[in-house]
Amino acid sequence: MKGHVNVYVWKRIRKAVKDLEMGFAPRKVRQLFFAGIVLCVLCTLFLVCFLSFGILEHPYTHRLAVIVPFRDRFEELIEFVPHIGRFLKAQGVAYRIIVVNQGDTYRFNRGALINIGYHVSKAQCDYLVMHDVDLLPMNSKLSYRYPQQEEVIHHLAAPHLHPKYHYATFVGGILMMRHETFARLDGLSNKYFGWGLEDDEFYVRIKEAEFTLERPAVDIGTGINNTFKHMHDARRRPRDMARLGNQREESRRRDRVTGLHNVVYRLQSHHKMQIDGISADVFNVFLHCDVTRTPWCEKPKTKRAQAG
Ligand SMILES: [Mn+2]
Repeated sequence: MKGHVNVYVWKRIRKAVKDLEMGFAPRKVRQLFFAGIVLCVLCTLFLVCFLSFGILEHPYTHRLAVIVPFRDRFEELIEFVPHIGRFLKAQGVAYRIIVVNQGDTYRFNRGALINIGYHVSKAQCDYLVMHDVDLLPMNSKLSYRYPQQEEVIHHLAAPHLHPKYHYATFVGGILMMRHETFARLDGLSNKYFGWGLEDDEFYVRIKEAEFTLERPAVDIGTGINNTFKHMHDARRRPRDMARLGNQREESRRRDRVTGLHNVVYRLQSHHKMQIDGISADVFNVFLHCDVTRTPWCEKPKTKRAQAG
């Protein structure tokens, strides 16, 4: 029975093809035939476009948290947000900009703010870059793509590219890794109130964990003067360099007590803002200071130098 049907279908097809060849096919059959060809071509084109577009625009499903520890730098922020948004979009990187604003009156604590940035971004992002707001990447070869290895940390603001810091163990400015990598290092110390050294302590954490630091190649075509735009005016924004009490001595030690797991803060408010069409999330946070452990967290009363 089946064979019989097949023979019948085969005969019909042969007749249709023959009719087409002879140009005798009814108009409708010819129209259908050509419509079929056009449809096939369109489908192929669509498939090719869809695949290549997909590969170009979304090479992976990862999402980057751009964590910006922040206080009192509105002029820098309105330049940073549109710039980094366009830069990442051009790389096909999916991202969220997380501005962690220190709302309390303690001295600026970059480490604690970045730890908080991890906590508020971990639900939506799987890798992070701690990013100074005054440092704009200008070379498109600086890659913000997902780190291929868990134990590799990417230092984009490398000593041979950063406009200001050139020592070999420098890991400040722009540092990128997976969320799980940051968690395995227990984030940054929360003890660094005031400017500087929290990144040097983090370097010791990286070395102790025996993770690898990866930096952009030396031949990316730019150097210390044109890889980044650095909005750094020391007169306008004096750094809070005061070392109060035993802070100097304490700052030189590897902190084995504080980190990501015990950063204490209160989330005052969460705002969504948009600058030139690029969205950013602002988390307004109040840090906690244990004055028995870090008595230097209060702002020095005599000096004017307050800006982180
Ligand atoms: Mn700077």
